[in-house]
Amino acid sequence: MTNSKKIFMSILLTASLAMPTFSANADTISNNTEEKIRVYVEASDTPTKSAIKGKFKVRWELTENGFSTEMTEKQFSALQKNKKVQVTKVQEVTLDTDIKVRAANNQVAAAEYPTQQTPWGIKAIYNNSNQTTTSGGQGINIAVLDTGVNVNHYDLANTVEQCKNFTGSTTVISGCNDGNGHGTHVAGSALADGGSDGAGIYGVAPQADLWAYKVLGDNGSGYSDDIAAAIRHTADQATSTGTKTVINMSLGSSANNSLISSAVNYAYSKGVLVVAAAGNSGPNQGTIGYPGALVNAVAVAALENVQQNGTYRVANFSSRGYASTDGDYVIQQGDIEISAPGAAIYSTWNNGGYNTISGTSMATPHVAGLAAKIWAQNPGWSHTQLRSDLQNRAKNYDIKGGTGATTGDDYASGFGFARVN
Ligand SMILES: [Ca+2]
Ligand SMILES: [Ca+2]
Ligand SMILES: [Ca+2]
Repeated sequence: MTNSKKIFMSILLTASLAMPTFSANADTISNNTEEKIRVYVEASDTPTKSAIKGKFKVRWELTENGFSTEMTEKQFSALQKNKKVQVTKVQEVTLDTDIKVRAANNQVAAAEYPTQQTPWGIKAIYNNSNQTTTSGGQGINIAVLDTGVNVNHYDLANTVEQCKNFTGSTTVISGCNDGNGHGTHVAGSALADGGSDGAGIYGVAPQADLWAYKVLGDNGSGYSDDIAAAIRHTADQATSTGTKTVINMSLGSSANNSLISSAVNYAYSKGVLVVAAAGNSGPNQGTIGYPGALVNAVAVAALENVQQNGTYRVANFSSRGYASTDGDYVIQQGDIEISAPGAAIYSTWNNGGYNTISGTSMATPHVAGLAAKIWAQNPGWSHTQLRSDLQNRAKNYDIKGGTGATTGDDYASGFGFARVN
């Protein structure tokens, strides 16, 4: 259950991106001519865009002249001949198979109260082995883009400000049901507040506000245009509400995705701090995934509760950056930036109880929570000032344990372990 490789969400570039039309009658699915595929359309000008929008139902308006929609292969081929548009098939995103099994079985029994209120990762990031509760993050939003969140969980209910679904229809719909568990676990590490009676579990920044955005289905599958739409929606919400916002993406792919990367750049341009998992494909060099590998996303590596060379150790599963660009304390594409606890992490689960799982997916919300906590204490800071502060905190706690970790900035742990104290 704690095998980390099974937890990280990998974007798998499927050979066939065809999406079957949903039907109550399974027999009709074999009718390939009616099968629809998810497509991104970019028109050269607004009139062309309008004309195409008239033919197809828009799923997401992603850029000024670009939108995603669904169409048949035949329609896709026809549109490819139109010189005024560029059409590309939208990449599909899936979880690793093991978490699908877990979601299907949902075998963890719901516990009314946690066996630990401040798990090892919380004590470690607070740098206090006697830490019994947490505090901070007031007024800062943490957008968790994941499989959804059980917003009725006793230790999360009071933190929820938004709960939206980007996987269900062509518009943002309310509801963010987590039939998987992953998203609820991630949210708990960032901002679980111990519940109304204070007897529950604590995340890093319990006064922060949760924006639970479901971008992956309960089976762990989803589409990159839905993720991109959620990133852009987060940025627009942050702008319209005038609030500081951190995006947590405990998901990734070995390949760069243009819809997601342009959305990350958009969010960053709007002052949103983007934190993303490094991936679970370590310990070899160059295994870091996207969007973490992007310059505008803070890539987070996972630490184990093991000491080596006098520091915490980077887990073997944690994806590594490149030796060619490490050591300079400058973030380039493909660099690991910060490390945080990510192995054997105990947190909230979608059945209302708790579960222990591992992955850079678990390390990421520790950093997102820390960012919210620091931002609440320094509300005048921009996201780039906040990022510099996180980097400085990491520099102050160099990580030297684990494959590739050495003194100073390295390709396994980045600048080091960013902590509260
Ligand atoms: Ca990065
Ligand atoms: Ca570097
Ligand atoms: Ca180091």
